[in-house]
Amino acid sequence: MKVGMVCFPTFGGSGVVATELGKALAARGHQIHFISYNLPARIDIFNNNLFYHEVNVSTYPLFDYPPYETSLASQMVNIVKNEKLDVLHVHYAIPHASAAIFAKQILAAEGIYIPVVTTLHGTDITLVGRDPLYEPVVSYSIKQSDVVTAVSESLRIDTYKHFHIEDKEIKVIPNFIDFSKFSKLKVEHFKKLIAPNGEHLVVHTSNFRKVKRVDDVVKIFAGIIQEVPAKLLLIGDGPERANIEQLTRELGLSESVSFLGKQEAIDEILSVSDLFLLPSEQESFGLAALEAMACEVPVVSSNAGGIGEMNLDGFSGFTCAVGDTAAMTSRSLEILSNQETLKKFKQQAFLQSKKFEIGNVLPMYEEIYESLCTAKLA
Ligand code: GMT
Repeated sequence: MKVGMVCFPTFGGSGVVATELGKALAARGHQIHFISYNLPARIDIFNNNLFYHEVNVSTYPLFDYPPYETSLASQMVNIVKNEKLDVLHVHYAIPHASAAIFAKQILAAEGIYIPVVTTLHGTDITLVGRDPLYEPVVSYSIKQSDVVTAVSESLRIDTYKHFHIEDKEIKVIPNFIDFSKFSKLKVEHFKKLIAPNGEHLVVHTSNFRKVKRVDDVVKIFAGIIQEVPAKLLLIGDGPERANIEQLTRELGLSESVSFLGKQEAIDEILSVSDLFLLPSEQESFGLAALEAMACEVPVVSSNAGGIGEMNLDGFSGFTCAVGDTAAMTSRSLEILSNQETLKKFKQQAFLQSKKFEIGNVLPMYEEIYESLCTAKLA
């Protein structure tokens, strides 16, 4: 099949899901055409089945806000026609779903039918999408999509709560891990470098937005380090970073906290880590935590959104109420307190992550594409 994969070219979240899905589909012989404003991170361009089409936005003195959605819809129209795509799969509702519906309508006027699959990822529903500034367009795009998927049951419920989509069906297809590409690596020498005195390594990855509550990560760590020797690795970058650096200085933790910025080799860092913290205010799934679990790292998280569907309380780690940093500190110490407990949680985290093996998830998407193509031919 020929699939147009529309996504943000970001280091985490929906961009990673789209890229990993596209790579895995390409490995199974499908032709995947990525459509984005930049080459998606983690993409492997040396693959005969992977293609990348850039969306360019022209500037003009009249445009205070360059019309990205218009360029994107036009690019989709061109690629569907030139590459003879079978289906458009868009990740993140804004603006990808509405642009795809626009493209679909333009193509229909020319007698070309292109089905649209929309995958909802999280903030496109829970934070940004439900804003009255966007809601009518998002509701319409969801209703007009041929198939809609959400990455967790919690996100499915939130979508019905926040949007006027009547009884439109939403299928839950969870995020996944391709263990052939992402698993614990043997990089013990690396651990000696970062934690020369055998300190525990605590890690957090995010886009440093307020919703991630990275300040809670630092507060939890401040409690951990009072009881056990540890270092905190903060991966990623975003609007809150300067505030977090300031908090780290105020709490006298600068020596123990490293800001690593955006990193490509996340698996190498996770492979030497002992605990992952995800205290988010909202989180539809928490792919970053699942990636940690795949590298045998237990997770202490909030119980927001769909996190609890992935991080099993008391098994792969613990979930606590949003903002309860005292509970998160004590749960972290419970895991780190002795080598036996830590080993048990590491094994359990890995076991839990195996439920999200790509092999269990890929056929769900393939089935959707196939049913749409069959409907197209009928
Ligand atoms: O976490 C973010 O803000 C990025 C966002 C995205 O779309 O890139 O992540 C969302 O999608 C991920 C992939 O499906 C989920 O694992 C994240 O939980 C979700 N983020 C939120 O709901 C805050």
